[in-house]
Amino acid sequence: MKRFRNATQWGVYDVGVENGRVVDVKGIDEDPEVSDIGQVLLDGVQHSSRIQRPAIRKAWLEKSDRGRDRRGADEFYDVPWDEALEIAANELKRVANEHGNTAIFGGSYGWASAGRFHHAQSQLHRFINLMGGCTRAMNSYSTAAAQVILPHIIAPWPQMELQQTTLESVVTHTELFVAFGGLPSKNAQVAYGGVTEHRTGLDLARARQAGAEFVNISPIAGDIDSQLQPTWLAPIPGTDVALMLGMAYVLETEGLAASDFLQSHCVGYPKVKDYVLGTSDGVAKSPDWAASICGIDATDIEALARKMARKRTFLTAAWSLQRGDHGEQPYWMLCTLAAMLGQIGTPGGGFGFGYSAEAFVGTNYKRFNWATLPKGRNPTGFSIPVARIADMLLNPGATVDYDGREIVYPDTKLIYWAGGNPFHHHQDLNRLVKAWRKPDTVIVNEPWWTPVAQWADIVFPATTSLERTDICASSHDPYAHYMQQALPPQHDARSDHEIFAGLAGVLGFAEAFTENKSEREWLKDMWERSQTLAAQQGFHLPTFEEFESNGMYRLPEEPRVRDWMANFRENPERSQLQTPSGKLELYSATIAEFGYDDCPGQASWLEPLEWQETDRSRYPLHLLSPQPKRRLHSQYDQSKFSQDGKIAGREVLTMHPEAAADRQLKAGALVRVFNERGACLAGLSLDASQRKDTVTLPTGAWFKPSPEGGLEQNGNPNVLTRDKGTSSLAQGPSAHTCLVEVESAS
Ligand SMILES: Nc1nc2c(c(=O)[nH]1)N[C@H]1C(S)=C(S)[C@@H](COP(=O)(O)OP(=O)(O)OC[C@H]3O[C@@H](n4cnc5c(=O)[nH]c(N)nc54)[C@H](O)[C@@H]3O)O[C@H]1N2
Ligand SMILES: Nc1nc2c(c(=O)[nH]1)N[C@H]1C(S)=C(S)[C@@H](COP(=O)(O)OP(=O)(O)OC[C@H]3O[C@@H](n4cnc5c(=O)[nH]c(N)nc54)[C@H](O)[C@@H]3O)O[C@H]1N2
Ligand SMILES: [Mo]
Repeated sequence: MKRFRNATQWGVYDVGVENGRVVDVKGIDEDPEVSDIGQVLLDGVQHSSRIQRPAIRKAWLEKSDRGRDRRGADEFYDVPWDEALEIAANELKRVANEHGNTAIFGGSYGWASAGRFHHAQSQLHRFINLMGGCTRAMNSYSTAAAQVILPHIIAPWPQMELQQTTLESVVTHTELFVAFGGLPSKNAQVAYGGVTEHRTGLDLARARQAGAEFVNISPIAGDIDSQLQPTWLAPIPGTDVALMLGMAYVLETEGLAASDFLQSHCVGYPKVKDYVLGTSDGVAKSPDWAASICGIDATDIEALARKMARKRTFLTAAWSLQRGDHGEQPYWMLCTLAAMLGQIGTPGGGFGFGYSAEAFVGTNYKRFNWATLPKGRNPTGFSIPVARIADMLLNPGATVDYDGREIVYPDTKLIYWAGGNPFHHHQDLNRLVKAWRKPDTVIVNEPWWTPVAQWADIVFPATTSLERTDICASSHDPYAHYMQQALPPQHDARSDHEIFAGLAGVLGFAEAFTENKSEREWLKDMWERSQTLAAQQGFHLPTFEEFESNGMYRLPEEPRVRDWMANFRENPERSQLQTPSGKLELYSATIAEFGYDDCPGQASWLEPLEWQETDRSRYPLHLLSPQPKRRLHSQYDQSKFSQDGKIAGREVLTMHPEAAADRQLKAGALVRVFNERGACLAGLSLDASQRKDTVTLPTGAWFKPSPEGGLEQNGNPNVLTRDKGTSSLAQGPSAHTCLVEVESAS
């Protein structure tokens, strides 16, 4: 057996290969908490679901209307590489010539694989920029609402993500850690672009040992590790803003609000106060009012508010909270509540987001922006909010509000996707199916026959990172890894770079795309540009050859000792925030001027769309669709490791035992989960430590509609979720606002 170093977005592994097969996957010594997800590589890479050769959908080739209605339900012809590349390149050219480049949608959102050179989306964007550009997508499914609202009120999102209060500071100073949405350890296995040392769980355990008290505010008790001995408060999903307002009321009426800080460091508190007390709208946001909405006792709300004011308190919210209807509001309200406590900028006090959403959040490493593949710029300069893709496809010419401006949807004729799976990530997949059948052509690069490949017209088989050489290095990880090729390209697969080089060849710009560099020359070029960046920042990177032979490099230590808000706290005039006022905007004149009903000028409780009593009597259960424990999204769902976590061959729906008994359902049963948008099968598991009105069905099962279209077979929650923007401000996805009913399917 020979071992090869491979980096994934859930850790770094030494992959053992014998007789051309992966036979063993082992974490590396540098990782204190190796993630089991690595085991997906065992049979996942060489799985029978690999796409072997380029393929073109039959009706697309044969029918004058391209057989668009059969997209997703058709068969494919195998086509030789040269022919397939020529057909795809000519179709790209035709669409650009006849309809303009904005008729090509190349947003291609998705996580793809670790590795800086072979990053599929970067390769696509470099290619498409050279042919005149396309319509792109802005923001992410992860944090769209946060990315748009936070710059108005506190700081740009990249700064928050990478610079916010460290867990080290929490360990040393925090007495009370209040986590809305919990700190689910399953999620900290993963980090975009790669992760070497998993330490979130260890850091949180150290904080507990040092005396920090944890409060889990989530419908699910398991959202915090029980070893942290958390207190559990279980709000109805989507009601965190009401709960926070109830606490704000206690702080204000009991004289516990930090009035000096609110005056010196914030703008707009008087407006917040009027709203909290009900002077402006006649509704006092009292603990009783909050309790009637969020389902937590008023006395618990009061007690927690008072305790937060007494202790060194750190507030945090999971990213999931902003992935719901009006998802901007919980984040704004969390900032507001932290401002009222007046501890922002103190060691271990204040607030931050997503501690344990990904492995890097709260780490105290040096941040370094490694050089990437040069992508050029998109000549069209045009983007839509990422989660509005189905709206765009269905409504060409229509207008959508976004962050104070209006965006007009183009008429999309061609979609190109490489490194993402919209049939995983998008909401209301039955609606997406209708939208997806509108364009003339869909081209996809994929290693496997995943849903996005099945829903394409032209499919190019891509290699996986085990079949190529690359560098893993990300701005939030202290290591760079040399990723070794462990296997030859499987079947007829080519790397995304080779695929786009082939297309660029047909279109006459091969040299501009490849710069006549080999894979190794690209890696060396990227490394040398990183060496220059490092020298500018006063440290030294080894030569490429040294890095190649060592296999690994660790950045110098450079811990941040002062909190990111400490200077602002010390002197708000000299160290202003990057907001319009330079202060923390509890009321934003900018947002108020946009005039959006669904995102007013200060953090507000706005009833979620799917919420009315009538909705709840038909579909009484709140569906949460969290991230899966045994894989990254839909990646490697075909592997044994992921499949071993299923019940009855389906993704697992977890329900409270009493809710199950009411429906005469037993653990292990095959169930049908449904609402007015769709239905799917799932295997039932029971958990007494969650709300009775809440069920969870993790994301990631490969979308498999029944032949007649009705019932999704594998347990993909996105046939149930609603495809609605969080608000006119951010237009983020709102998957967590969703009501369903469950019944037996056997
Ligand atoms: N209901 C609900 N839906 C959600 C969420 C939720 O909480 N609830 N969460 C959302 C969030 S936060 C996110 S980030 C999205 C994630 O959505 P995605 O990032 O789109 O999901 P992935 O399954 O990671 O898709 C990556 C695809 O790239 C392919 N791939 C891997 N490596 C390569 C490569 O080298 N080349 C090529 N060409 N392809 C490759 C994989 O096979 C896979 O099909 O989902 C969103 N959807
Ligand atoms: N293993 C694994 N880890 C992952 C991923 C993966 O696919 N697999 N994906 C990664 C990605 S792309 C992202 S963006 C992050 C996402 O990180 P998060 O957005 O934090 O993850 P989720 O699992 O969607 O949600 C976390 C918890 O929030 C709770 N919750 C949901 N809605 C509400 C609410 O309204 N109120 C309260 N109080 N709680 C609520 C749910 O119980 C859920 O378990 O995870 C990353 N980590
Ligand atoms: Mo995400």
